[in-house]
Amino acid sequence: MAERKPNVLFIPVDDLRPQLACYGQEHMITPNIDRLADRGMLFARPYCQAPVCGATRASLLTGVRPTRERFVDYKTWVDQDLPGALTLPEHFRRHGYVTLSVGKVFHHRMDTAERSWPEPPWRPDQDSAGSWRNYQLAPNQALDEDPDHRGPPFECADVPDDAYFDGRIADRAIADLRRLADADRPFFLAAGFIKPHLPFNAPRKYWDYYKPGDIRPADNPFAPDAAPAEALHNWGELRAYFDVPAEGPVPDEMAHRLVHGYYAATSYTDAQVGRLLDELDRLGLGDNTIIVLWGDHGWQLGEHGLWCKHCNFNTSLWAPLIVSASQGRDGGRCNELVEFVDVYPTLCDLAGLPLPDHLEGASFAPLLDDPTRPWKQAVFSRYRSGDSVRTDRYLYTEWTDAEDTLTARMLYDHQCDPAENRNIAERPDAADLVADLSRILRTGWQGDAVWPAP
Ligand SMILES: [Ca+2]
Repeated sequence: MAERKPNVLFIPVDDLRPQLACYGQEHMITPNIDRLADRGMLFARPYCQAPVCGATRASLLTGVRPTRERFVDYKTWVDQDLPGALTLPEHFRRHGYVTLSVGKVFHHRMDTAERSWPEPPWRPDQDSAGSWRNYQLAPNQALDEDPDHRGPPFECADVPDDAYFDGRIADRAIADLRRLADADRPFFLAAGFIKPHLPFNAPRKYWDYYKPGDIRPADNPFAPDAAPAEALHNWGELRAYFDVPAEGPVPDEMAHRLVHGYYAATSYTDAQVGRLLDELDRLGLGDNTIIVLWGDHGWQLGEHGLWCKHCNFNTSLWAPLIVSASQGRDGGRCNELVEFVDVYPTLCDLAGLPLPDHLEGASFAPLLDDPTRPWKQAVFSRYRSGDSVRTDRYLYTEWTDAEDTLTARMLYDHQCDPAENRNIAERPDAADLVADLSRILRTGWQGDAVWPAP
């Protein structure tokens, strides 16, 4: 009899940037994701393909990159943008896996559901796009009567973990793990958490993890020097919540409270991740289960005066990715550039499944064995008409119109300006560098600049 294939525990976390102790944010209290990083490989420089929910998930789950027309915004449906695409869970299902979806995995609960999962995906609210309507103190009913009406941007209620949705998502995923442990087939369980997405609602216990001195608002709440208008936005997503001013910056006190709320919501989700890890080990599944945890894109916590995601700054494109592949591999840290579009082929590789022809990423499984081997020299992201390329040292973005004519560009040198406060794209002494990066960007992920010479 063939050796049993490894299980997969697949954990998307909504709007989680690398705001974790294991990513060097030592004031964060995230012991559970930290211990996952200890047993797995922490990728220090993963980039999402699109800094917005529906699009980044569609790309990762199909292994296909966004274009000007495809995987554009938060409400992306795979079934509309790329009908019939062989999704990651569908591929595992076709190879004998029991696949299950709990919480927020695809942006829309029923997107590709009949192909990807044998049972309808489960969410605590069964909502299509999951869920900001999860207040304990604000009047839920009033919110429910008006689909566009949002509540406060954060909430601190003295309630147990299962009062909010992520506690219930963990409860359900744990019940599913118990059920799957007895199955005669390997499983692919997707358990998607919805915090730290707005609103930052978390039980008081997690707010209390942080004292006022622990809260660190951005130290660059201003637009970068010479940043083009295309780079910035009005963070309408946050402005839709109660008490957030309709224009201008948020008051300092609110900024402090928002940052605190993001930390609390992150620690709350971290605790739920810990419950899954504990159950996996308790069931004796830890050694034969690949665990992948990823934040679906970055987030601005006031950097450049911005909030939310939706832009081409590093703060929006850079997101956490941790892979624990068991099978005798040690944990570690990998500084090579990887992309979310690489996750699909990597999981195929680790589970011994064939790679579908349509994939546009590359398996980074070799980095799990040797995290310092030479790897991709450039990775690519896109937000609407802005295309970005990240290299070891630079992040370069071009905006183009429908005829592909350049309308704006920006370039940051991470060696001397990691916070991206000075756009140097228009400096005369950067002209050769810009030309080189523009060529890499326009040649794209299939170009010869991506892989190091043998
Ligand atoms: Ca998201």
